[in-house]
Amino acid sequence: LEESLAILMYDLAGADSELRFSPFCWRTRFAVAHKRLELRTIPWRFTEKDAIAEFGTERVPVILDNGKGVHDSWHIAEHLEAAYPDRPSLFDGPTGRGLARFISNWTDITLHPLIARWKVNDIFAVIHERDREYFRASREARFGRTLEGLATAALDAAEGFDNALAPLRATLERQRYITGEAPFYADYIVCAAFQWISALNPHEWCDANDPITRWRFDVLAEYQRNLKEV
Ligand SMILES: N[C@@H](CCC(=O)N[C@@H](CS)C(=O)NCC(=O)O)C(=O)O
Repeated sequence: LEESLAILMYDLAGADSELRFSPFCWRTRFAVAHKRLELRTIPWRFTEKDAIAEFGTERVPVILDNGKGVHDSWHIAEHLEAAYPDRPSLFDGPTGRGLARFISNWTDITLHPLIARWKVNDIFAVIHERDREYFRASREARFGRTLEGLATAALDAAEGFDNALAPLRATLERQRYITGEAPFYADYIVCAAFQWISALNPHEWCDANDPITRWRFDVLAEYQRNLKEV
C-alpha cells in the first residue's frame, strides 16, 4: 500500500481550538480532500504571526507539503494540482482553472465583505481572548466603523449577501454544481464561504427549498466521501 501523504495546515481557530471558521482554510481543506490526501492541522490564532513568519506571510492557510511551505489558498490549489497530477483534478483543465479564478474573485470581492460585515461581531465573540484587541483594531480600521456600529448594520449586510447570491441561485436551479455535473475547486471556493457562516451559526442557511442549501449538502457529502478515500 502507498504510504498516505499528509499535508500539514496552519488553520485559524477560535478560543475553542476545534472551531475552524476561516473560509480560505476551508478552501484548502476541501482541495486536500479532493486530492485524497490526508490533512493534519495546527490551530492558529490571528496574533500568532511569528509562527508563520518564516513562510513570508501573516495569513492562513499555510501548508507544509513534504517540507515545502506554501501560502495563499489559490497558490496552494495550484501547488496541489501540479504536485499531484495523478490525483483527481481540482480544475478539470485550463478552462476550468480560468473560470475558477473568476469565482475566486467574485467570492473575495463581492461575497466575503458582506459576510464579514454581517458576522464581524459573531466572530469577535468566538475568537481567543488574546486576539480580541488586534481583531477589533484591524476590523474597525478596515470597515471605518466601530464593532458596535457594524452591529447595527448587520441585517443590511445579510440582505446584501442574499441579493448577491442571485446568480449562484439561478445557476443551481438548473445544474447540480457550479461546475456542472461534478464539484471542482470553484464549488469549494463558494462552499467555503458558507462554512464560515455555518461555523458561527449552524442554523443559518438551512432553508430546504433553496437550491443553494441542496448544493451545499451535495458538496459536503462529496467532501465526506473524499475523506473516506484518503
Ligand atoms: N489571499 C489569502 C487570504 C487569506 C486570509 O485572509 N486569511 C485570513 C483568515 S480567513 C487571515 O489569516 N487573517 C489574518 C489577519 O486578519 O490578521 C488566501 O487566499 O489564502
